[in-house]
Amino acid sequence: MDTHPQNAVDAETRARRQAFYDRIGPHAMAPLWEVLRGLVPPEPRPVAKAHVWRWDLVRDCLMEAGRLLTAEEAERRVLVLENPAYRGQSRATSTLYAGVQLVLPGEVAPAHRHTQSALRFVLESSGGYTAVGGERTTMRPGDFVTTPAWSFHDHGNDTDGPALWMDVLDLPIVSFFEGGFAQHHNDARQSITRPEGDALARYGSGLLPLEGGSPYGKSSPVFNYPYERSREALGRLSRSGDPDAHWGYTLRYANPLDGGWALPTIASWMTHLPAGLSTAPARSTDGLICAVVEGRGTVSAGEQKLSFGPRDIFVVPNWTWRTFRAEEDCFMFFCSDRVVQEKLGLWRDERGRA
Ligand code: GTQ
Repeated sequence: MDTHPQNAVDAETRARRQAFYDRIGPHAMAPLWEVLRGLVPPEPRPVAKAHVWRWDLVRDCLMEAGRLLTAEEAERRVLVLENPAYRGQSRATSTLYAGVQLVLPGEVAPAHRHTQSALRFVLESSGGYTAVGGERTTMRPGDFVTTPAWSFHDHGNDTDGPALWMDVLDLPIVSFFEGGFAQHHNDARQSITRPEGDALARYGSGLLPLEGGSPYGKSSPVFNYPYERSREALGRLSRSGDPDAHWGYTLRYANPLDGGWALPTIASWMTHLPAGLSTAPARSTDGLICAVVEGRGTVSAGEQKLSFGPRDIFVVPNWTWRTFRAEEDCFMFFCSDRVVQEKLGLWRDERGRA
């Protein structure tokens, strides 16, 4: 039963109030009391839907796009993964953009920079590359590659197979602030001034330069976290202790300079769920984007149950009870806006029992 006092008024009072609203409307004013309950909800009401994009379909569609236009023509040949609840808005969750990018053999996605931060999670590649800060990093399946805000980046592929990866950008967050800037580089490919592996050697070996901070402001100076290393670390964890009830074996990608998340606006981590493991229910204020590297399983999100396999990408909406079940050994990449919510004091989670 709705016992709110405003619903007990008679028709005449309602009409007088409506007439008042109609008079103040042209002066750019509106009554808060008509919208307050929607503005300050007792708890989040997720808009996004759980959804899985199947690799076979996504790959086929991208290869077709590859026959329609070149990477250079498109600037970025990407199919946007649009949440069914946000069609036309280029959003996978309420706050993050996701897409899958294709660079064919011999192509270049020309150098540009923008104030949005980006990450690439490599799905298929025998040696495509991204260049950042004068260094080229080879992209291999499962690698997590960051593109710090305002750093020139170009992608290329000098191999004979296609390179495909998931892009996640903080586009909706930057749009919210209307804070976007972008520039093209004069050259399609930035000049290479450092040998491959330079950033990882300087910042990603558990050693750090004696002096100086990050060349990339608030982003991690490590711009490729190779899968080989992530998988090795997670594999070791699973040999030395029990999995967490909600997150199995999970390690987050860190900025070695301050221990924070790798990017200032996108939190990312990798999870290993051993075959047969079912996680206990949990929900959090951040919606999750997941790219599966290895293994098959199911994810339940609210009323929806989705199955997933290698290279599938799925979304779990914010503040929605979720569980995962691994049918096989699963290695899964996750990202979300958790880092932003933590900075703003908004992030919360609830963890249930199995
Ligand atoms: O690779 O720079 O999916 O600027 C969307 C915007 C990729 C990129 C996207 C971009 C990029």
